[in-house]
Amino acid sequence: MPPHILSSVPRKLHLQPAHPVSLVRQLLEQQFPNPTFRHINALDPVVSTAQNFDSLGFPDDHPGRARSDTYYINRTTLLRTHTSAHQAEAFAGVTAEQPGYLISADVYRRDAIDRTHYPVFHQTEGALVWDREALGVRDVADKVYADLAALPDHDIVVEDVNPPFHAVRNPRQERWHSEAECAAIGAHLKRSLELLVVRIFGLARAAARRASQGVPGGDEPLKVRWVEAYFPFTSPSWELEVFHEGAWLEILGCGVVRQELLNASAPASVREPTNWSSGWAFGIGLERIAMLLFRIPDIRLFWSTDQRFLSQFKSLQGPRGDGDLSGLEQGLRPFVPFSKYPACVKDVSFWVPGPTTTSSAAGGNPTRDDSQSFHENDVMEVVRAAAGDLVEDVRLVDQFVHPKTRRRSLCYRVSYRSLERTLTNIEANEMHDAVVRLLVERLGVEIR
Ligand code: FA5
Ligand code: MG
Repeated sequence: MPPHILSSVPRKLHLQPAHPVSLVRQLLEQQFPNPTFRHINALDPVVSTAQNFDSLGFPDDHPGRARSDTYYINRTTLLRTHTSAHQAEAFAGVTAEQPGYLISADVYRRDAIDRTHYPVFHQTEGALVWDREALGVRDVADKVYADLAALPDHDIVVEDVNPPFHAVRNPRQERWHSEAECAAIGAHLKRSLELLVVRIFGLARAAARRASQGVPGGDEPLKVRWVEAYFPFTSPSWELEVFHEGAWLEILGCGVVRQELLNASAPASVREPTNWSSGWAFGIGLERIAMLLFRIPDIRLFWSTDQRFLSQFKSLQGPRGDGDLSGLEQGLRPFVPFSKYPACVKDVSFWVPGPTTTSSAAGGNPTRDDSQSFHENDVMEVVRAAAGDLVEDVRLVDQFVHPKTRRRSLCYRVSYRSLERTLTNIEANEMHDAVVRLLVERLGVEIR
């Protein structure tokens, strides 16, 4: 367990008053309010493989389970890789009065290094179920459509080219859900999340207007699209993407909850646990939302204790404390980056000892277990160990296989940049030398 990960555990940015991650958590709590949604914010990040994977139906060979993707404490204990680790317990706690929940927490993943990925980040998991027994119906489609009709409309254009479910690409759970029920739950889920995006961008727009100097991209029309996805614990599943600074940025994953999971977590009050309810769940990255809302250019900034960062959010937390976002409504302005310090860019090329595999997310399609072989995330971990938050980006720029020896060569380009000061070339060279040394020591590569 790397020291820079362990030292992040007590930070709990989602609970720090006026921290941008906390402000986004509060915004989500307003959008998915009590009493319908129970708000849960203090769950321990140390969970079991049963919670993080087994209860969610991850197959044994899913890449998310690999040591290259997950921070393990021992064989069966790890730092949660997503808030979905708590789904089973949370579903067991729903009631007729409180059929939904919202869990916000810190999560940990070995992952790429760039401006939108960090090994510790925060997620909010939301879910809502319709209880057949409590509603006195066998099919909840009509009730879900009635609830959908009660949600506000919006006028943003959302690209959504796929059908509500697809037999091969994104199947309905035929054994449990009628076509109408599956379509209704998907539609309610999508509208609920689109309304969240409308709220966030409404606030961001107002902020851009308030800032007289004009913000790059501030008047860009909002572009949003739904894409089909795969998660072992939902079907059908989707991800929502927002067009941001020239590229599609994924902000959340979601879907219709797998019935096996709901059946296994029926609350004690339920008489017949088999197919007692059906519903939706989503998981959203709080840093990603905060980057869009406040126009924060680099995910490392969230961990900064520099007052030039933190002071810009102080007035956004209202006087009544947690839950009071009056400051955000009235006074939000885009984040003003402190002057941009220069980057030092260095390359490293090496021969790899075994076959190379690429990164995977919590949901990715199952493939074979590559925990024994060389993995790109190990390169990322080595760079973090040597450079901490002074690394901005690590990118594979070249690779080739030697025609005779069949050995594979990789070249990574590492950008070093401090967010708070100018790095000297001597410092950057020292860090890069440490990277090279650790690559050899820990991964057994041969430098070219
Ligand atoms: C999940 O983690 C699923 N548990 C989400 C889910 C919940 C699906 C419930 C269905 C039902 P995913 O790996 O795509 O999915 O991550 C969800 C979000 O977390 C991403 O969309 C992104 O906003 C954020 N995220 C993922 N990796 C990182 C990272 N390294 N740094 C910052 N944010 C990240
Ligand atoms: Mg994803």
